[in-house]
Amino acid sequence: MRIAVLAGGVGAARFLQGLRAAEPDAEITVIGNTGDDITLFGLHVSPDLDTVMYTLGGGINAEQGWGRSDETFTVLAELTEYGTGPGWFGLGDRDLATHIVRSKLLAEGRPLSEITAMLCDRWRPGVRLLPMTDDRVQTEVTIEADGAERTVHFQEWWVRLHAAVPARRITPAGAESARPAPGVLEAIAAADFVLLPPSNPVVSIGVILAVPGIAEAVSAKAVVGVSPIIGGAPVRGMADACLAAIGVPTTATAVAAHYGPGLLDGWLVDTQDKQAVDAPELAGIEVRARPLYMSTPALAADIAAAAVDLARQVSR
Ligand code: FO1
Repeated sequence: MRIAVLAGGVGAARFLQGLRAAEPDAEITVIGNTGDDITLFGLHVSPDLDTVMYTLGGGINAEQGWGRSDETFTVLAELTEYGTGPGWFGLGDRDLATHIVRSKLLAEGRPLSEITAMLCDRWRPGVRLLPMTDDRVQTEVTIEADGAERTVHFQEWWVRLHAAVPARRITPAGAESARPAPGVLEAIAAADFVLLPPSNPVVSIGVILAVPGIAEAVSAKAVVGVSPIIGGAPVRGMADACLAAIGVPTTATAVAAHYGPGLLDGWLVDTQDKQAVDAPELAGIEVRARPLYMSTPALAADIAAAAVDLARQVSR
């Protein structure tokens, strides 16, 4: 079985851990969001790709969900002593090695897709991990500051401002002229079905789908998503702040309606949201309710198995 998965960071990584356990023989291709990528201290940081790679490769800080296990922050502290910032983005010493390798190879002219494969040679995540594009796409957030509009990098809004300042607009800058990375469209076309993990519908899945060609390729397949919203709140992260920026209510039903029946064939919601099963606005989408909290790897595997089961049903 071949499965393509569009992935953000922590939620996707935990879901993928479950999927790998539930379907050990499946060929899984993960198409990762790179709109969150940021250049810091001259280094290219790819938070979502790294979160998936470290989680599946056994090197994640499991409690936090991002960054390396057994991490120290000596370099960041030294940089702060030099007055060189930003100090608000917690780049650890072990993690920095990944960004140094990636940046060195990028400077040599290698594409991000090739570099990601090289990094995965070390981590062996058990899936094929592809960036959505080798081109530069940067998610930008327009906020209001002192009565004027200001546009900041997604990470500044998310990490420094804790998404507490309302976003007027969220823009995947550069997406319109980006091309899918080599292998992305082929993996989607070859997949038996596509899964959308409980990732942020706006800044993770939405940004991947904004790369020309990807939404069309995905729509041609059976697609099953797992709701990132349970009982009117994001399972983790601040997806509610992102949904507010695009005028979508923070409910499992509204997120599925936002994707729409043209993209989505099946939708898993939590039992708390079981009214979505019969919601008239989700006509054309097969909705199933089951417990969706991925609090242990075993529960993540159960959810992944349920997503695969639904995907098989809607593929028929
Ligand atoms: N998230 C934070 O909330 N604070 C941090 O200092 C932080 C550092 C960081 C470093 C490397 C990395 O790969 C991820 C990091 N994240 C941090 C997570 C990241 O900002 C976001 O959660 C994702 O980009 C959203 O998927």
